Amino acid sequence: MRRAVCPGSFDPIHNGHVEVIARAATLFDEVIVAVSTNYAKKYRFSAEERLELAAETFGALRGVSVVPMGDGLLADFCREHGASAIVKGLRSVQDYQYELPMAVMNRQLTGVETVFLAAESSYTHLSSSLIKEVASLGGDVAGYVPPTVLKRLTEGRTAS
Ligand code: COD
Repeated sequence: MRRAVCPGSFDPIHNGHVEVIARAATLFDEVIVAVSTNYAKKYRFSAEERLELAAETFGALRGVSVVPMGDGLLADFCREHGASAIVKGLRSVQDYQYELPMAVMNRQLTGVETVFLAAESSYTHLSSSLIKEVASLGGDVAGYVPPTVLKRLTEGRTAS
């Protein structure tokens, strides 16, 4: 049984995340979407909302579960959940430079390997912060987020 963890804060989850997680689900028997919360950080969506949105997004995807990760070590989370791999999406050389030291550290901590999947070219510009900024300024992000996320991002917005 090959089990992988796809970690993130998913504030909110967008189609770049969805695409990588769906591909991870074809490579591993089980994928755990680990929703992290760094208690020193401010989020647009609460931990409960981020979990709920991820669960709604992946509810129908076979072999994928959504689990809260809190703010502990990712390597410990993987060991506790019997995962041999972490799957990350890579958008750019900057992502690689940021991710490489963490991949080595995670392997040295508990032996968990990191597998990088090249981001889909139509989503390489996507990040949760860009989605939030565009949505908050009234831009159309419908093509970039699951429908449930779109609904939450646009709730309370009135037409002018
Ligand atoms: N296309 C494809 N993949 C993407 C895209 C995109 N457009 N955008 C993001 N991704 C992927 C990346 O792999 C990213 O890592 C993942 O989705 C999650 O994205 P975010 O933005 O939600 O993730 P972050 O940066 O907020 O979360 C980072 C972690 C929670 C993974 C990290 O902080 C962590 O490992 N925390 C645990 C603490 C720890 O163990 N620290 C020591 C590390 S050695």
